[in-house]
Formats: sequence, C-alpha cells, structure tokens
Amino acid sequence: MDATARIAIIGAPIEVGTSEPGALMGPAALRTAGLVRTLADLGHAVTDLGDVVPDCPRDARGLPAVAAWTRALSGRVEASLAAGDLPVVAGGDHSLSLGSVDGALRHCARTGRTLTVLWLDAHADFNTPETSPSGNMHGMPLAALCGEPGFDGLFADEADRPRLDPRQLHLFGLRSIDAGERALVTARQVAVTDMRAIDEFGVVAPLRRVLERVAAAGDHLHVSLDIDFLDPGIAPGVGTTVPGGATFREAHLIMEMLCDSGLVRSLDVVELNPFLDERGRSARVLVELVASLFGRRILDRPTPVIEAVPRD
Ligand code: NNH
Ligand code: MN
Ligand code: MN
Ligand code: MN
Repeated sequence: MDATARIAIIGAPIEVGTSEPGALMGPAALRTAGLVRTLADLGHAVTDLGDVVPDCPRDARGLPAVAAWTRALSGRVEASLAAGDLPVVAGGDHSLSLGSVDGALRHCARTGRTLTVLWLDAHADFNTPETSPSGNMHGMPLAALCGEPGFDGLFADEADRPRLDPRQLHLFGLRSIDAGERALVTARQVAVTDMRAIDEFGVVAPLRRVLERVAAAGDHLHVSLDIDFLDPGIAPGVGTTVPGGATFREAHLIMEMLCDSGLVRSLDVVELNPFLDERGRSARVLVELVASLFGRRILDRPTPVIEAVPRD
C-alpha cells in the first residue's frame, strides 16, 4: 500500500440482497466506528463520497432494485478508479459487489489490465437463481459477474460488459457451500483456499501464492471482505453466522500481507449488520482490519519472508 493513498469511501446501504434486515445500517456503523478518521490519521487523503442513492423507488425489491444498485455502484467505482482513487465500498449486503466488481472490471477493460478478485468469505456466493436454496442475491454475485445464466437485466449493456474470469477469482476462508454452487465452483475452476487448507497451512502460504500471481501478471487486485469470513465469536454482527471462521490474528495478518504487497486497488467491506451486533464490536473489528490493510503496523517493517512454505 502506498504510504499515502487517495481513498474514496462509498457507502452502499443495501439490504435487498438478504432476508435479514439491518445491513442498511452498515455504512453508518462503520463511520461511527471511525472508518474515515482512522484512514485519515494514517496519512491518507480520504474523501467520504457519502451513500449511493440508487435510481429506484425506496421500497423496490428483488432484481429491479439490485439492478439499480448495481448500476449506481458500478458507475461510482469506475469513476473513482478513473480519477486515481482507491474506492472502499462500505456495505451493505454482499450483492453490492455486483456493482463494485463490475465497476472495477470496466476500469480494467479501459486500461488494459486483468482483474483478480480475492473473496474473503465463509461462503462461495456462486449460486444462480437455479441453484440458490434461499433466493437471496447476496449468495449469487460471483455467478452473475462470471456470466452464469439467470441474471438478465442486472448489468448495464449486458451483451458487451466485461465479465469476471472465474479463474481470476480466489475464494478464501470458505466453510459453507450449497450443493449446486459447489458443482459450479468446481466446473468453472475457481481457486479455493477453504478453512481446511487454512487449518493445515495457515493463511501465509496460500495468500502469498495469490499475491505472487497478481504481482507477476500486473493485475488489478480487488478484495471483497465479508464479515462472516471472521469467526462469529469476534464479529457477531452478521445475519449468517458460520462457526469456525478466521481468528482476529489470521485476519489481521492477511490485512498486513495485503498492505505489504501494495497490490490492492479496490475494496469492499460487507455484510455488517449493526442491528445484530453487540455494542459496536463487529464494526470496530472491521475498522481495525481496514486500518491494517492501509498501513497500520506494530513496527516499521513488513511481514518477514519465510522461505519454507509448501508448494503445489
Ligand atoms: N449460500 C447461501 C445462499 O446462497 C448463504 C449466502 N449467504 C452469505 N454469503 N452470507 O456470504 O443463500
Ligand atoms: Mn458473502
Ligand atoms: Mn458470507
Ligand atoms: Mn507479498
């Protein structure tokens, strides 16, 4: 991460993608927990662009509402990348990544780069309307971005839009996957570091391999941090708790490694549900992690290099 980045905070109070109300308060809780101030105190030039207002009725539901959010967010993210800013999209449920990743894809298409997406999440979010057991859009954004069928009308100019290459996607922290999406994730050759792999190898070796690949290819790295990647014991403010998540230390180390890599060009922080939180704990943990991603460190030295890491 540059010592001083230009960061644009974009609030996305969206909850139409989930059946659990409360995620629309996420951006406000992240601001209350000090998101903007913390990044500014680290020396970055931070602009809070406020909350995106989608072009649809306030009570709109379903695909039309998600489409309106997707288009509004995509435009916002693409514009801030074009202006040389690093967008941080504060959610809101994970359907917001339809917009943020679409915006990053369009920016990459214009600048001749390839997009790699690192998805830190308990879930694969690769369902289609056909495979989804819940019908909730927050479990489907990656399938839609990768061009799976069943999402007509979601993106602007669908026929020509740049798609996410599933082999440029890395799921990290996976521990809950539905039968239909498991088949799709395998068929599309999505890279996965599941919790079993993290238990066996830790986070360092698998993440270093992702970062080396991104650095060698010169890709734009988009990170999507779903709060349920974390163990619910440290981040209870979420609608879909799955036991056995990342510890604070693991998540913190990931953020430090991402920072040291200097490769992150856009970020989502999603699925915080302040209505289910305990005295702001989860919002605070997320702000701590974002601070580490943007350069807060204990000593003024990067993560030590360990040569003895397992290889394929
Ligand atoms: N896989 C489930 C579904 O599609 C749960 C998805 N929920 C999430 N994803 N929170 O991150 O409904
Ligand atoms: Mn998710
Ligand atoms: Mn999740
Ligand atoms: Mn590195």
